Amino acid sequence: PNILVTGTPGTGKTTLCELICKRTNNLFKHFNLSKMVKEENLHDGFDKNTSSHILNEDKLLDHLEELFEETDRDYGYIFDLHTCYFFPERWMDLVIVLRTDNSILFKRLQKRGYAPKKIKENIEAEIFQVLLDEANESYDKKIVKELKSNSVKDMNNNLNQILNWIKNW
Ligand code: DAT
Repeated sequence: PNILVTGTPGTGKTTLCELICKRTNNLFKHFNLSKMVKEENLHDGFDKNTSSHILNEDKLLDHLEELFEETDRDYGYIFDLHTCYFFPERWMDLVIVLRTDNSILFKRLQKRGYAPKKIKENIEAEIFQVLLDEANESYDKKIVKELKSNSVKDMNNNLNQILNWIKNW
């Protein structure tokens, strides 16, 4: 199966994806897409206003499609990105939306060195559940799962739920 892990920056997407790969003995290939966008220049430059790269969805999709064609694969993909509306629906078998309480998310983003404005924007996105709505609007609601990611205990619970889901797939 292919899994999309989405959520506001700092909610724990990359950490969770890496744990899934580790615990399944690399049955999955993890695409850290914001990293890929920067490394492969799949953006339209850096926006000083939002202190982030402007994602070019078409370039990213083209790049991913090339990778898809390359392999006769016996593993699934895990996509890890803070937005999710533009992927072909058929690519995804499970869509995880990680959620974190504001005060906890605030500290994580501060620790990451984000500018106050960028922290504020991300906290607001989390308050207005932007990613959850985006996921529910872009995919069949039956495959969209909202998971709390406030603590290490939450992370382990989420990991076990997903491992169980994979086992039954
Ligand atoms: P993302 O990929 O969503 O931006 P991350 O995996 O890089 O997030 O995590 C950001 C930081 O927060 C990192 O230092 C690990 C920590 N973290 C993530 N999820 C957590 C959780 N559920 N409990 C405690 N710490 C968590």
